[in-house]
Amino acid sequence: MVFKRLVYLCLFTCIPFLASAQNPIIQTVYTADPAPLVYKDTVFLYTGHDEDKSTWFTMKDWRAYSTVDMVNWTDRGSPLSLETFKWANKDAWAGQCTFRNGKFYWYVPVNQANGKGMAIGVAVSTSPTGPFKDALGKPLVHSGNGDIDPTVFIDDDGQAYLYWGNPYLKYVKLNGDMISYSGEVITVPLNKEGFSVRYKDADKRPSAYEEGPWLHKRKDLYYMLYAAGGVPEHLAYSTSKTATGPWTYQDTIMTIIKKGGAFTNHPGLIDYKGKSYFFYHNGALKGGGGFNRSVAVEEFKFNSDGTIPRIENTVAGVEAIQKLNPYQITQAETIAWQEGIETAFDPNSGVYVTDIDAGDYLKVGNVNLKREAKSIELRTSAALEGASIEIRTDSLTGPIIASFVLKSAANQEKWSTQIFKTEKVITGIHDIFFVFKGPNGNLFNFDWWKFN
Ligand code: FUB
Repeated sequence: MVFKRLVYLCLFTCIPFLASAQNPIIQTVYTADPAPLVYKDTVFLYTGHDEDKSTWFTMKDWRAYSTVDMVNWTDRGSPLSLETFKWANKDAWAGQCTFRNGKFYWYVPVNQANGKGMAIGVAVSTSPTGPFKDALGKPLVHSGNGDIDPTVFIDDDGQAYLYWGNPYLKYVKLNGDMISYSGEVITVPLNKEGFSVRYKDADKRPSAYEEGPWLHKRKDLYYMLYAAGGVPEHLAYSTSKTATGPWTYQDTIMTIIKKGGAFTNHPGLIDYKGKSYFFYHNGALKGGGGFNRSVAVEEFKFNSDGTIPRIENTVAGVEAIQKLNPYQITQAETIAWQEGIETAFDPNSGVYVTDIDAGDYLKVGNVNLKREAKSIELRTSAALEGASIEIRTDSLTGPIIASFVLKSAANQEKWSTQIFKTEKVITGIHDIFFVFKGPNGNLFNFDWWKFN
């Protein structure tokens, strides 16, 4: 009885609260080491992927997501994995992808199958979401067993730099082909002036620099952001007038996350549609922790002198900067928040939503219902007898736009489009909740939806 009461209490208090959260931004899998890339009018977010219930950095593939409004993130699947690199056998750790001359170059650290430790590979594609191929068939860089966490940066004069490393920080100047470099591997002096001192174990390393470098340029100033330590890590930055230093330590950006943090952290920074965004990871998702991390984002403004302010980690996250048009197809895997569902991939439909149980839901944020919607069209497959959807506005218990039972699918494999009438005229800007109901089991697979 007490247990039941607790469950009901949680249903009506915790879930509506969670449903208004925006951080962590991905809830279908554990993601780590965010690397955002602005390409045309879209933010592509490349992440690592912590396997469920990991007790180490057990990572086998990388994930990609995209957004145009900073709130609804579309799952673009897993365009790169350890299998892409025949010479690698484990540790798909923190990478970064960039664009040059019509191609996307994704730099990632992996452990070599020959037992020689971590090295940095580069994968290439003509699309931001792949498929990516190993550009070299061998590592691009192998200089020591701390060859992890590459960050790539192309300067205004066209010179590209690749920085990386833990416990050292090294760089090379990439050639214009982005898959080779010229000159020596340079080791950056990790001194107090450049990278401050550690808050603990100061005798073990020369400075606070730990790992996860991220190189950014704004106006004429170069910013080196990084995870700083000891452990647990915080995020800090140094600046320089050149891309190669000397670096001057500036400050902490994000302190150690005490509640819901992971013992690592990892920065990413972009300017997008006139705003600045800071990406990091935490352990705040259900079941999360040091080896089950999740990517989050905060908006911030540079100070007038160009310094970066202290940024708080929040549950609320960022505001939408664009309205979602519901009268065109929206992929079901475009999600502001969800609980209980997963995504999968098939060659016919691409990424789709699956593992939908009764009680699960999916939220799409900042939807512009600018005219009356007469019906909703959905593409689904494998619907169980009695699987139904309620489409509500603004909360899990908000006004219902439509509620209907899906036609059950005899042919489990086949995707079909179904149209259902709406029940209530609701206009204006709203968050839309797809609340799933029905018998026990995977209720159906969900490819896309659209209001008519
Ligand atoms: O994700 C594996 C490792 O943890 C990364 O390479 C580091 O930056 C830390 O986040």
